[in-house]
Amino acid sequence: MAIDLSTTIAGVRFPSCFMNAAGALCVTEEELRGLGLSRAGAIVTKSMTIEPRFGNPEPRYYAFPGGSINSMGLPNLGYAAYAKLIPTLKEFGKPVIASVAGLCEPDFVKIATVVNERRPDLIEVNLSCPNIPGKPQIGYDAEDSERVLDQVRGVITVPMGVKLPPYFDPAHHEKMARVIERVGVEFLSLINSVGNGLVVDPERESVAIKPKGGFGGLGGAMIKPVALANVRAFWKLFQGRIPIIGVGGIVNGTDAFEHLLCGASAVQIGTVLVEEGTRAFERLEQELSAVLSRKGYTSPAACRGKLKEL
Ligand code: RRO
Repeated sequence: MAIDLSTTIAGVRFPSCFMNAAGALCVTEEELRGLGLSRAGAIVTKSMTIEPRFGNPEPRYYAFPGGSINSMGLPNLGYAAYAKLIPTLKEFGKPVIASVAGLCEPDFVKIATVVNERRPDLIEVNLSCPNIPGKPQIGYDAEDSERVLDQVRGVITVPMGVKLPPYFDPAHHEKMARVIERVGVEFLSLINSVGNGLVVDPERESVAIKPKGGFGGLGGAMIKPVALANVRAFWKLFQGRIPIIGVGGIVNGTDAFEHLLCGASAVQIGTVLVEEGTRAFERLEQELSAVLSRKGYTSPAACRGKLKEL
């Protein structure tokens, strides 16, 4: 039985709970249109900066059986190009999420101000890019995060979410939760890649990617437990009051189901989308529908947060 996989986040309805993760097949106009034509439940843009960027030197992405490592370095068309595209992308009849980044704090405010005028359905503020040499992830500094989010919140009118890096200690979840509460963040995207991993090719006795001596963000199957832990931790801290988009390690329908059980309202796919293309959405919908039917759930919302503890 096909199940209605639609979902609602911050008052915005998504026709499917599956969408691309920022960065995956969403840099160029052609890729964004491809998401529009696909079964994706939303179109999420690449994180945008003020100036267009080529990004880091190649090779900068490497996939292997356990997942992927990337150090793309924010290749993007620049915010003006994405702002101009938003009205066209909205014609595909699904939410458009603008992912806003920046190389310094004022960039976030300037980009958010201009992009907001083109009325994306939501804005996702990326505080967790691990790949710009010399620029630490803002999301690991609670004070910096609060300042950026407060300023962006002050200039936009659409719902604001934040894409956070993985945290590995409850003290950090609690500290960020207080920031999110104070600022009034309306949704969370959890998690960005696990930053600064290192993949080694023993045959070549070499790193797998060129930038930063081979260090890069890990994604794919291997990061699922880290993603689930972050979804679960924030779900519990907010008692479900702030919707969560789960990101990390979703390769099949059961992985998506696990994210929903931990508290996600929707999920984003990165590595699997890059590896499989937009056909992945159809497969994942079928697989999640099958899992939900078998378990007697009639919607993604019906199992949200229902993870049992022992
Ligand atoms: O472009 C990237 O290198 C990148 C970004 Br902005 C991000 O947020 N996460 C990631 O894994 N790569």
